[in-house]
Amino acid sequence: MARRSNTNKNIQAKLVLLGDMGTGKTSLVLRFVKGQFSDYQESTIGAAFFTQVLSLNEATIKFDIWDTAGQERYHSLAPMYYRGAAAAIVVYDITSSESFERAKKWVQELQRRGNLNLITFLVANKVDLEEKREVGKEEGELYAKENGFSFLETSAKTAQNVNELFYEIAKKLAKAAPSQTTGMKLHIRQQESGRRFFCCS
Ligand SMILES: Nc1nc2c(ncn2[C@@H]2O[C@H](COP(=O)(O)OP(=O)(O)OP(=O)(O)O)[C@@H](O)[C@H]2O)c(=O)[nH]1
Ligand SMILES: [Mg+2]
Repeated sequence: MARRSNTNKNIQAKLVLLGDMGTGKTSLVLRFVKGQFSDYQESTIGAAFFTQVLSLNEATIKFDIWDTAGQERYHSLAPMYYRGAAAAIVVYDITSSESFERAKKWVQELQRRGNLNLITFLVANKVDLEEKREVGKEEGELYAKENGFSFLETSAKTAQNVNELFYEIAKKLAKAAPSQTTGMKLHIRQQESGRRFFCCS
């Protein structure tokens, strides 16, 4: 019989999506948050903000999602969005080698300037367009492995691996969070009641 856990953690985590324009960052987020997809998704201006709550057995994760704009002219804004982030998703499009090269640049930038404990996924999107594939799965997988990132191939269009992606991140966040409980069993005097585990360190 399932026992109700009294060690449930409430975790609020900042998540950022980075990657070339048109790779499907907004589409992945909209698939996850709203269960929707549009063939005519507009290019993001600056950045867009979304929230979504995901419940696991061991924790409830509230994602604060920053969906950045891939157009080069917005590049200088990116640090604002990945600073203090607990997790990052670097997206490329399997039909564009150029977007894979751009993803590698993001990986390097995160390694130079991102949080050391950042949970990072390299995501190869648009796997529904297999006939137009320019970047092999092994290529992406290998690059992710070499850099200590997790890797997934997704399709925002068919929803393949999209929920899995966010669940994987949630599980890693739950694992990384201190085991001390918050939220569920708080004492009024406890000073850290409003603290975000992943903010601003
Ligand atoms: N076939 C297919 N098309 C996709 C997929 N994901 C996104 N698209 C399409 O690709 C185009 C770009 O998607 P966006 O989600 O706007 O890409 P983005 O990375 O947010 O782009 P920027 O906001 O400019 O950085 C849109 O026309 C989407 O419909 C996918 O998995 N499969
Ligand atoms: Mg976008």
